[in-house]
Amino acid sequence: MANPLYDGFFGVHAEKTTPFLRLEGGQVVTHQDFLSISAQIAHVTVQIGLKPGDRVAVQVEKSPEALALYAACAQAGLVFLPLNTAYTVDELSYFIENSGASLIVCGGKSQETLGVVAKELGAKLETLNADGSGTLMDQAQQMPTRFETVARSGDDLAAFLYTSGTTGRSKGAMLTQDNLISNAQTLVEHWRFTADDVLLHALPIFHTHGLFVATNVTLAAGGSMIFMPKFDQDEIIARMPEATTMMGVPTFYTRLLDDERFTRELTAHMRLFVSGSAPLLAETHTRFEALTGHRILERYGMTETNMNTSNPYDGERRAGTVGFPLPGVELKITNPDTGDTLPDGEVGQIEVRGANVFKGYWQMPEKTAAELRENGFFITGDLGLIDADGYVQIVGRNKDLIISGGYNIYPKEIELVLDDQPGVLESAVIGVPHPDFGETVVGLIVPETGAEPDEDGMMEAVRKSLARFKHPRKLVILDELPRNTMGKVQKNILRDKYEGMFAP
Ligand code: MLC
Ligand code: AMP
Repeated sequence: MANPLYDGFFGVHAEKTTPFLRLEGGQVVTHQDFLSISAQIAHVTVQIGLKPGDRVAVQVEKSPEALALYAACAQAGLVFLPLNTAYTVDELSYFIENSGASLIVCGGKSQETLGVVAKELGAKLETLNADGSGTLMDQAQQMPTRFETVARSGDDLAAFLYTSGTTGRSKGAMLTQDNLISNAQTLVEHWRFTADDVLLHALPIFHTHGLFVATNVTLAAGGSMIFMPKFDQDEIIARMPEATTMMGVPTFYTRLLDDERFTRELTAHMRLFVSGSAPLLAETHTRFEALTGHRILERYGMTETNMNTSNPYDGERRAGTVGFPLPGVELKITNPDTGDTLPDGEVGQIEVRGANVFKGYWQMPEKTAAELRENGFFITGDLGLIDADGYVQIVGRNKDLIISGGYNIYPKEIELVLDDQPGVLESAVIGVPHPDFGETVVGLIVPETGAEPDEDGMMEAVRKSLARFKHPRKLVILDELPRNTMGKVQKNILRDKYEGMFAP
């Protein structure tokens, strides 16, 4: 195939007049209509001077046109770089500069602020609003609905997804066409997706889960999606009767379980519920089964690798585990100090290898070398074990990471902002259990001698720099931070101390 991603996933549906996106109010976008829009957008990218391999940084609300932009990038051989709509200008400036993006596509509201960034960095800027209006579609509408697909190989880059790091600097994970294709094909088979499936899609489309898992699987199967702008409980309940499957983060499931309209009858026709991106509590799994009769299928993945493991479709879906390595994915548990493989049952770091594993971090050879071994195994930073029946259990993380409502937060990023505030000697940011988000952020502050840190000022600084979901939900002032003999802050002690802070 001249362009495996486009030809295999998108182009294959060019003549299909069946629904692809099912919107609010009964509106439908067929596969064919979707591809016409994406072809028109591809023409715009050529007209404004983009060349294959160029990066397109995208921070827009979820809409059919936003998804068509992903298809357009595939067809025009561009690298799609989706960005969380919650990111601040500070955060965006870094991603745009680091990736060397040639085009920024943003909502009209950000046009002015990002226009300055675009100008400084020599990038073009187009706008795309939630309703499809804006300069991108104004031009696209004048374009032909067919575009000659640009040739690409499976090893060419399809997307960059930024993931934060323990040092506070985000890294652009480079994903190839083959990474995306191989994983989606595996999941279609493993989860038995067909053209008859209707996926309830309430996830954002700027991360792996909503973009690659949910969308690519639907495309690969030729099915359709109930495409919601965001997680909206009323809408989910109203539209569940039309769906056959749903994918969500654990927060989706805990929220639904607390809603009395979410019943056994409402879900009786559903074929599959999938959970991932954060740990699903065994208790949630059990409650869900008791209420609906369905066993949620939990899987484990990450930005750098797409999906690694999954509970079985037919066999036992075991609560508290993430199932078995997917076909084509090798998984081992190793000793973090020596890298030696550990026997089953022992806890160590999880390493994975397969066609799903990314190519490396954009222009960060040292970081790539530190996490991606020469033999192809990627050190995930998660800690786990393989139980006696071969199920993988994630028991913790070797990386200082908080996962709130399925969004990853690296404490270092927040600590850097807090440490910079007047009167602050040092800070430590931890994640504590939270009934809705799974975990949430707490900032522990040690003032300089005699100083009284201004909490409002600190929060104001955090608001300016960092996306809302990263903001500490509480700040606590302490005399000092617990340290071990090496001088390292003992976050485990702090986590134990504050674990009940948000208990229901
Ligand atoms: C929103 N807020 C959050 C938040 N989401 N705060 C912390 N953590 C989050 N995840 C903020 C809002 O800005 C708001 O702030 C307040 O919290 C309450 O908002 P809400 O209305 O309750 O939020 P809601 O819009 O309902 O969003 C919650 C959510 C959403 C769980 C539906 O966060 C979500 O869709 N998460 C999915 C994330 C995801 O797709 N992860 C996949 C990553 S890929 P204020 O100021 O208004 O109170 C990956 C790999 C893999 O991890 O394996 O899949
Ligand atoms: P991200 O960097 O956003 O791709 O997040 C990936 C991380 O999310 C993984 O390294 C895990 O720590 C976590 N994760 C994903 N799925 C699961 C799961 N089912 N259970 C526990 N943690 C998970």
